[in-house]
Amino acid sequence: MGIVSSNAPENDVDESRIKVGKPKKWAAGIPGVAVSLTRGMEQMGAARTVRTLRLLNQREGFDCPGCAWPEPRQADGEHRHIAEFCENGAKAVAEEATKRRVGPSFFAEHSVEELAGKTDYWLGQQGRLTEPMVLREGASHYTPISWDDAFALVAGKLRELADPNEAIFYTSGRTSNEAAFLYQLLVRSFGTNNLPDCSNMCHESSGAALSATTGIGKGSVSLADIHRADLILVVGQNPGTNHPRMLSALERAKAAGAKIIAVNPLPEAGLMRFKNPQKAKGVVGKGTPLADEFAQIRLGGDLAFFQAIGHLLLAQEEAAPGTVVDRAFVDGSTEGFDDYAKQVRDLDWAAVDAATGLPREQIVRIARMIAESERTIYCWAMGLTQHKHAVPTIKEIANLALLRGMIGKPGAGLCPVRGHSNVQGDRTMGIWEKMPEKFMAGLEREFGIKVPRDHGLDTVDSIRAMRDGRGKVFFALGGNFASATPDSSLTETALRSCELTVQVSTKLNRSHVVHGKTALILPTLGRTERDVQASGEQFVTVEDSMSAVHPSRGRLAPASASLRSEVAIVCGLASALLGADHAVPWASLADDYDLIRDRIAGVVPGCDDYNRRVREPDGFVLPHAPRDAREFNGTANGKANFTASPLEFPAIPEGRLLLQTLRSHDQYNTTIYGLSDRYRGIEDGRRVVFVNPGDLTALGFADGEIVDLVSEWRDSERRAEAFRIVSYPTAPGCAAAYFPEANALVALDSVADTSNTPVSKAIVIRLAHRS
Ligand SMILES: Nc1nc2c(c(=O)[nH]1)N[C@H]1C(S)=C(S)[C@@H](COP(=O)(O)OP(=O)(O)OC[C@H]3O[C@@H](n4cnc5c(=O)[nH]c(N)nc54)[C@H](O)[C@@H]3O)O[C@H]1N2
Ligand SMILES: Nc1nc2c(c(=O)[nH]1)N[C@H]1C(S)=C(S)[C@@H](COP(=O)(O)OP(=O)(O)OC[C@H]3O[C@@H](n4cnc5c(=O)[nH]c(N)nc54)[C@H](O)[C@@H]3O)O[C@H]1N2
Ligand SMILES: [Mo]
Repeated sequence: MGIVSSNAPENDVDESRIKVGKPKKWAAGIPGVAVSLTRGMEQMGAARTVRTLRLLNQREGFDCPGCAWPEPRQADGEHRHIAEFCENGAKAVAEEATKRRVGPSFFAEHSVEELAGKTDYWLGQQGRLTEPMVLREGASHYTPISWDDAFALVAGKLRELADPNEAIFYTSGRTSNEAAFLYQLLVRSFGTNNLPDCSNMCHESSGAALSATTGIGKGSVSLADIHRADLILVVGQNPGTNHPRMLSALERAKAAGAKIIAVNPLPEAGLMRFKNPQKAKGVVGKGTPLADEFAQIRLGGDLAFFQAIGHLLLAQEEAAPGTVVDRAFVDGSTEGFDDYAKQVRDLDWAAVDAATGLPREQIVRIARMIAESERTIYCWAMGLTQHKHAVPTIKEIANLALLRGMIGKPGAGLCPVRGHSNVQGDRTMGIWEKMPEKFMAGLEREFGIKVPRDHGLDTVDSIRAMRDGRGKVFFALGGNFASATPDSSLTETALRSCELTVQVSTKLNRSHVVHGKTALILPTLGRTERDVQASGEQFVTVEDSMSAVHPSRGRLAPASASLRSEVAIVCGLASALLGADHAVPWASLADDYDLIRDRIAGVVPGCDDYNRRVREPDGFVLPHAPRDAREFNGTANGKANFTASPLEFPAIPEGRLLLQTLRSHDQYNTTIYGLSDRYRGIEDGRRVVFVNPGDLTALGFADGEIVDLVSEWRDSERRAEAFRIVSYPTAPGCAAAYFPEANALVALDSVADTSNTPVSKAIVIRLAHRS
């Protein structure tokens, strides 16, 4: 069966205009600074640019709405730079603080049908949403609606459902702790655990793997640990684009003597050499070489790679007992070592060769570096989490860390590098379709309510439910569900079959134009904006990738007087849905966020005395037993667990390629800042597919040709049209294209085992000539 996706080549992008230059060999420096200032000026003007960037990531300012990389902490003896932000953080802020507006006259001018024909880039560039808008059943245009009527409309549709489980409540990772806590409370008070979030598509695999091995689904290192490490592995991650401030930390570790190993199918510029724009010599000099080893692995070859390293480490231990395995730690704090050891001793080297494509000598060299390191940190991101075998792959990293005792000691540990700036905090606050019993019991105790225990739907299962008519109301607190999810045409059909779709958003996106029978847009304040409620000016709190919780205070005037904070929107809906006499005092919580924080303290583990501790300089760090005390009380057996996983890797059928979908340097997920991917040498377009030159010759294609990408999944096919081939030094057999344009190619049922994360980094495709 062939499905032609709705992701057709878009009218304002002409792939024949795309310019292709040489990939860069270094990241940041002058172009980075220049780009951040230009983008700021275009969107905000000069005065606002200076004022806004000065407040970014400072103690009195707001948390960068870009990535979750932490800020330096005073308590660790570190200080913040005056400019504690990066080029891409500045772009994220410029997008939000833009002076452009999308108000009622815009919607009167453009029909939804017309808007649906625009690209994500065009939609995002129109500016900030200013008024609540409704699309009535059968109408062609969104029209204004009052907040009260909007809440009544949603509450009415929710009450009409035969079962609360027919409603789905999505969250994206920019939502503050306060809003997230109240949102899950509202959803559970209503009677469902259907709380899918962006994390389901992101680090869910890390959470699943780490919970099983260390008992806690979060990373075990601080920023100070990174600075102190003697060996850092950066695996399946492109920090130069997605976590640029991480480069400063890597540079500092290097200056103190650390070695860096990059494992990636692409020679990403940011992994090779870094010019620190915060230092004079970084702006004009040659910069710091970063990676000491670049292992150009094949897509999905990491499980085999880490098993091979385990194999070599154990062989070395056998040759010289007591030199590699941290016996005291392994015997005292872990279980499962023998099964793991047996599994990796019987390694199939032919499978390792096929899976990784790496020279044997390089794997041996890297194993030696790991054996000799006293303080190793493993960092990873989407290159590991979005594979069918993502969870066992991450468990394999944990095996290596445990074997060498690299957890719960300074300068060592596990570092899943989170994406959205508060995605980790949202989880801590209860945004999860399967929160543990302790949390649920805490909610009931604190508020005197009943909350359901049946697990809810995650992102993929939510799409299935909407497709099958079991999901009828879809509500999103942020994000862009229609574009971020797999199988674009199927997901769009699923959303369109809903009775009601509601988007709480800052900016226009595809999810507003791929809508249910009735649709609402509820415009909200962004991170950068002043939030004034009945008791005065408010701040919110967020948690970074290293479990540090701290305040974020918006300082700019709101984009429109009609905007409401996410907290106020959740409380407004809750009052309309649950009534004024509900056990939770919704109205007063919205008036004073300190009252929300008192409730967080009463429910969320590790958040005691929350109001006081978030007000300390740099806030506080949440407890993490393995990191703090080498205790593993979160696992069933109270030990850290080795795991023995079968060697698995994606096969590449004859004449086919494996495709990964990734981010350009000029986007934030589905928000497209511009059409440039500077480090990879691409300008003026996004519909490109990067292919190894050897593969092009073998398959009979050439650089510059416009082709269709056809994915093959079981007995079905999906097609994304008109991509310009770019001959590129990616690992053989492994192609790449940008997310979200290539999401149409990801089959809904192609998911990671255990975590149910869409497999966005290993899609079997063929290139097709266009007739
Ligand atoms: N500016 C900016 N910052 C962002 C974002 C953004 O879109 N723009 N997004 C945020 C979010 S939500 C997230 S989750 C993070 C994402 O941060 P990343 O995970 O860095 O994002 P991707 O672009 O998906 O890049 C994946 C990287 O992994 C490599 N890779 C792919 N498959 C494999 C594999 O099988 N093995 C190995 N070893 N490597 C592989 C790719 O070549 C690429 O370098 O960034 C966050 N920060
Ligand atoms: N093929 C493929 N698919 C992927 C990925 C991939 O690598 N490949 N990556 C996955 C990953 S890691 C993630 S995290 C997801 C991201 O999925 P999402 O989080 O759903 O998507 P975003 O593009 O980050 O959401 C952008 C929208 O959020 C809204 N927004 C921005 N700021 C705020 C705010 O402060 N409040 C509110 N209420 N709204 C706001 C704006 O309207 C904007 O249009 O996508 C996933 N999808
Ligand atoms: Mo993410």
